Amino acid sequence: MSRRRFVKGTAGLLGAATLSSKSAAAQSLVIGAPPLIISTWPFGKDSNDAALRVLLQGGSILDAVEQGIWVAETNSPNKSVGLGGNPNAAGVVQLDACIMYGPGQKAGSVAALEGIRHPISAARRVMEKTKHVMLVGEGARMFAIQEGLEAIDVDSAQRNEAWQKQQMAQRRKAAAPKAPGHDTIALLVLGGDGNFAAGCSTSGLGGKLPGRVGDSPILGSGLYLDNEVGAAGATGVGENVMRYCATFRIVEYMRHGLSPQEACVETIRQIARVDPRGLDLSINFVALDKQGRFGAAGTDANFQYAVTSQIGSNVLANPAIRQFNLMGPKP
Ligand code: SD4
Repeated sequence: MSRRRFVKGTAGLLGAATLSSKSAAAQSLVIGAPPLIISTWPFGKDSNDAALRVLLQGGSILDAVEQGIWVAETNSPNKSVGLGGNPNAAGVVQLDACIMYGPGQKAGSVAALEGIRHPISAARRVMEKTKHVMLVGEGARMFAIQEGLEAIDVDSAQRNEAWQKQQMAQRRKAAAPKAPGHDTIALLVLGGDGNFAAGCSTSGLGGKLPGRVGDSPILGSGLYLDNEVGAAGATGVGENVMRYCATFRIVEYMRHGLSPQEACVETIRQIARVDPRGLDLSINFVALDKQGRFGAAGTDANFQYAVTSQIGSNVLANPAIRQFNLMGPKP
């Protein structure tokens, strides 16, 4: 289904307003009645479809988030999610993930987690089975194993050897390794009952320093929701997201009346105004509000996102952020 037919068709179904405002930034995109699912990047579509299947079979919105993200963690074609993701500078894959649940503002998170097949499940277990919100590194791995999650061996001797080699190579080149591409999944669900759940999972930036944690497992940075308002997720260079609590900002902008897309654009606008790298920051966002409106915006021209409801599932293009007057007055 084409993007136009998808949006137009759904608008007709609900009699909802679409594409009607003063600028592209003010578009209010609607895709039909909840359940609604939105996620980052084209590969998110498979996760969305899996999440929808869970919901249609009577599963909870948390099950939908978790099992949707399993798909990306298992066969991500992009090498940035799950154990198949890009390794860090020491040659080790370290995974970050978090999950949030609207009722009761619940959350769980894991960071720099090694050798666990589904970090999103570890995050969910942290939320549901501990009194904590975030576990990192070896503690997170031990917890996941204790919870019976699928694990692979992490050979520390091999790891140290890889690290030594990497250090020597780096010294020789006197330069940091170039980070390969990156594509995190952030997946947001608005259930038929009006409640939100959301999750985020990544192997982070390839070539990162061991122990580096990105925005993805940090609440309010890579992911945030407020059950009264909406949810937002991020992908891109985490350092440029977490310094601004970007998804928290997006949700707060929605609380104060901006549409999801306006909120994404306004957040990029604010960050681009204070950061000298402006639109070269590689920050991309998706958002979904309580009324079932969705939106996205990113500084990466190739950023795309997947949107799914019972009437269809589609990959949509990044609303070309460069056309907006980011340095001008607020929308
Ligand atoms: C990180 N934000 O670790 C993640 C990487 C990412 O698309 O989103 N890639 O910085």
